[in-house]
Amino acid sequence: MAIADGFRHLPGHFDAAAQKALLIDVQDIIHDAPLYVPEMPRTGKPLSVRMTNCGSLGWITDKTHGYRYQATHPLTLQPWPAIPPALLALWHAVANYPAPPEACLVNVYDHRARLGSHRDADEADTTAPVISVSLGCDATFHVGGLRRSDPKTKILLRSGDVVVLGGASRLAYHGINRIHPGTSDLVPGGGRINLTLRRVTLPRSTACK
Ligand code: MD6
Ligand code: FE
Repeated sequence: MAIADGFRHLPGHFDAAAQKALLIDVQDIIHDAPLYVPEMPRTGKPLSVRMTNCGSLGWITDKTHGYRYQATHPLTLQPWPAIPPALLALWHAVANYPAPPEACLVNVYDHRARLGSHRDADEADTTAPVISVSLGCDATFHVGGLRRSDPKTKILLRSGDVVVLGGASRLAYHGINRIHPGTSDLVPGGGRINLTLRRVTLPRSTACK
């Protein structure tokens, strides 16, 4: 099954030293903006991943207000920490987009966590790609098409891998089927971290055209 154009998997984009440096960046982010348990809209069912963000906007979800971007952490009410330079550099190297990312969602998985099939569709600007970095244990990722029922391709994501959902794949369904325990010792205590960089709003120059 061919994956939509604009989908890219860059295995081992970050080497071991770069992964360790990114982990320290993530630990600093979590220190300032603690992980919290997101909830499904309406039902309030907790997701199995824990989340936080960095950037001028963060993606959050809870029972009463659902999926949204906001400038502050839902519990500390403080602005999110800045996106680390290494992630801004990744965006500029890979995104082919004329403005910086605004949001970086941090997803933390223990060995039982999963992420159901979803589309990243809460951004006003879907001409920008979403770019992710995986750290820690291997994960089985799936990507399909624009309909939930479209056939899906499974890909093993390993520590240091980058995934780009751009072009025709930007709104494709995707998710995490499972984490493979014991496949990395990068993250203390095991588990996996995924970082997704997004542009949320239209850049001023594009918006005025
Ligand atoms: C994950 N990734 O790898 C979940 N979204 O844990 C995503 O949901 C994702 O990898 C948009 C673009 C790339 C991704
Ligand atoms: Fe996603």
